[in-house]
Amino acid sequence: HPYRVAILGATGAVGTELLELLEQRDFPLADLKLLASARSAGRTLTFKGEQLPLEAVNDDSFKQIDLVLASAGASVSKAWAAKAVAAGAVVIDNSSAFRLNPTVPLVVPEVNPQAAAAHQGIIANPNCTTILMAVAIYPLHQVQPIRRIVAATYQSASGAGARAMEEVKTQTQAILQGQEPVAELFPYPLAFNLFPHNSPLNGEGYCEEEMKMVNETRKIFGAPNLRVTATCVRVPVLRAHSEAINLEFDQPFDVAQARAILSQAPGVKLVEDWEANYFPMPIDASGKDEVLVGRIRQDLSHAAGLELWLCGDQIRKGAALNAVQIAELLVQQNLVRPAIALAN
Ligand code: A2P
Ligand code: 11C
Repeated sequence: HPYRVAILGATGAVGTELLELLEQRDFPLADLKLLASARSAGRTLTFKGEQLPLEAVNDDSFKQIDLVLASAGASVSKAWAAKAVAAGAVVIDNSSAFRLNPTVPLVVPEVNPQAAAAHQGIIANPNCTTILMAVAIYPLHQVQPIRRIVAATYQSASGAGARAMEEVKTQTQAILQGQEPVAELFPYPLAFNLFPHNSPLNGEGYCEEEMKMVNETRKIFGAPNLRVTATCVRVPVLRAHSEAINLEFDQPFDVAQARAILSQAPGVKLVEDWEANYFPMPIDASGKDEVLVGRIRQDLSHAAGLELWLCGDQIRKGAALNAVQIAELLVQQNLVRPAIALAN
């Protein structure tokens, strides 16, 4: 049966993509409500050729709603998710607010679809870098368990939202006109520059984004002791993140076998033209559903190591598409049902 859906954060980079995906994938909708901040109230967005009004989220927003797709940041999710669940909705939350909560499934449909069934009203969508990496490496992990992951990321402006994408364009224009670039959302100019991810640092010197890759990957893989380390970097790319990933196994992993596995893997597209030196690039990944994977090669420093490179659309598979796929999974398994109580 069709569902009454609300998008919280509908005007954002991920929110607008959610709208597009619900339309493109013909999600079974009975009703679609668009929620954002008071700044957006009165505006409209187009859905299936119709103008839908934007409402400022409020205490009545979730009455008569079956499913909420939330993408307005962690503080907004913390403020509203429990209210939405209490009103009888299931929330698929794109923020970091509940991801590590043991009562909240953290789901990448290609990896752990079975986890969704245990939801108590909230299902979390992982961080973008984590989703993209998980899709690319889980098929290898199933054949031979990964012992250690060393990742370096090259993250686009879109990860910081729609206004951050505008900021990097404005900075680029300023520099090309001989002016000083202005950094407002980002701490430093990103145009013609890059910087380590500016999320808060922990006592060991890792930023939140890096710890998301560590902790979320362990939870999604159901491998609490998996060794993961990461360096996350923001680069002046508009959308689509890239990652260089080193994997260590117990036994050598045959490169040809890895390539064969990934050429068949769900959600993955192998992009390797060794003669042309052509491999995944963010401009090719932008707007695509698949995670592009290439440059699969033996680790020269370790007999049981593999190197690979990936690019994936951060807004799509890294966020909105994964959330819509979770919604589709819930529909298929009849899991869009009110939680009895939200365990705290
Ligand atoms: P608004 O456009 O009204 O500010 P992005 O990730 O691209 O920055 O988008 C953030 C999304 O979260 C936007 O849709 C934004 O709406 C929404 N948002 C931000 N703050 C709030 C809030 N306090 N309540 C509801 N929605 C919010
Ligand atoms: C980035 N991945 O690219 C971050 C933004 O936990 O959902 C998303 C933060 C999150 O900066």
